Amino acid sequence: MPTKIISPITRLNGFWRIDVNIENGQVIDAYSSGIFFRGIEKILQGRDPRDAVYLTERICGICSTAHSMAASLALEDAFKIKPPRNGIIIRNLIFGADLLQNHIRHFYFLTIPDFVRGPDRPPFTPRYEVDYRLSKAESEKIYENYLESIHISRTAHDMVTIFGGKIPHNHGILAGGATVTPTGDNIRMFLSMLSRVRNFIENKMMADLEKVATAYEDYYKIGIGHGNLMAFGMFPHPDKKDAFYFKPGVIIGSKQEKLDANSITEHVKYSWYKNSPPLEPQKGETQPDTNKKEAYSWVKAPRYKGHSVESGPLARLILSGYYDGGYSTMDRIAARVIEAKIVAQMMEEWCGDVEIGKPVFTPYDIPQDAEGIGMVEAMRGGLGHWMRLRAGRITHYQIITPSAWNCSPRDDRGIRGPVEEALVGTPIEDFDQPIEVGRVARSFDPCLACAIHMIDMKGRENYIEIL
Ligand code: NFE
Repeated sequence: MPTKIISPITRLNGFWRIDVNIENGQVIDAYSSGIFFRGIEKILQGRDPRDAVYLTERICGICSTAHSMAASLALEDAFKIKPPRNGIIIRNLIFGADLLQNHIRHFYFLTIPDFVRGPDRPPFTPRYEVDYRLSKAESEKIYENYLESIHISRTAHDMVTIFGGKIPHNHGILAGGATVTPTGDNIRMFLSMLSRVRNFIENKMMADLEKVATAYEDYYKIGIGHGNLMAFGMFPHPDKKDAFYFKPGVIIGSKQEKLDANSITEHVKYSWYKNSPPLEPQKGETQPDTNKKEAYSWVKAPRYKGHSVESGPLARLILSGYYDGGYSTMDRIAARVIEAKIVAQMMEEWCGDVEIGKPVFTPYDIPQDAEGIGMVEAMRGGLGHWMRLRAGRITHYQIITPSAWNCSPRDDRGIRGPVEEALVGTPIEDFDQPIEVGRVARSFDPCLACAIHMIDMKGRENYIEIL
């Protein structure tokens, strides 16, 4: 069967390989392989638990605040503490700014080149010379905004530094809350930068989305997948117990249900780890086995009640009632842009909610023996950190990232991961220039650096690159 191996897929974070079987101009099967090994769980063994916030952030540079949030929540769960109201809001502002940066970059730097013919020079060339549908004038206008997005996404990053000290890998989020107390000065500075970013999203990014979505309307029917969605809850409400601005929940088939954190397991039948039955993350293991014949990825296969579920902005928006479209490639792209708009609006309100000069941090003692779970929404979807402490040191740490959910290989029952399933049925116009595969795959905003950290160079002679 004609198979196309695309490796590494570019315009994403980390190293990713996709094999697609193509027949009669259509993808009939797909395999998603993470070609990295992530050893961070091993690095954490025996460490002071407070290190988890700073070490796990270094898994990735694009979603580092999400890892600092998840690790802080896991520690707070283990220490039985809560941050003060102000601490929750400041953390929401830090993470919100990083989310804006991410969504702007994904749309302009990573998605737009799949749909819009940029100038005939790098980074727009070399490229596939197929299926660019926008007029020259429209493409030039979007390219102008692309250039501006470089500055605007940097402004969003700079906003993180106001309360986070630095970016990536901020020092403002930690167990117990945050480090920077709000003042009239820092809030005003944050707000003025936010208004620039918000203006760009509302007036330029939304319009560019509209142009792309209109020209590529067929992508509302391409890349649909299993139709299962999951979200862990994003931006905790500072005044309502266990409430979030973006709700947690799950949709399996068309049925919506409450999220049950105990229903998560990781399968490893097709991953390069020692075989085991599906394990809950609190019992999960990270034992590499590079000799497994049937394995084809360093990413494990997380499953919810045994189902392969998709995570990300589309899941969040649908579960919170902000979006009632479908589950396709273009719905994912649209949801990310719409979410940026909604979050920027919310952040403006949150700036008005902070209490100037009030504390942002709850002090604590570190218990000797404890367990903690931190579940958050990262930019790309549900992120969980599971930790155990013995004699005041970390003895167990497991991380499941959104891209592990989305880019996972088949599970023990042979069910495809969400990206694999979404690729099946994708029409391919030209076998030698499968631009459609990149469009579907990138709509998940994959980050393989998060999902897995060691490259396997075997058999690279047959690979091609999507550029
Ligand atoms: Ni490296 Fe990440 C996000 C996390 S992985 S980007 O968002 O966690 O999907």
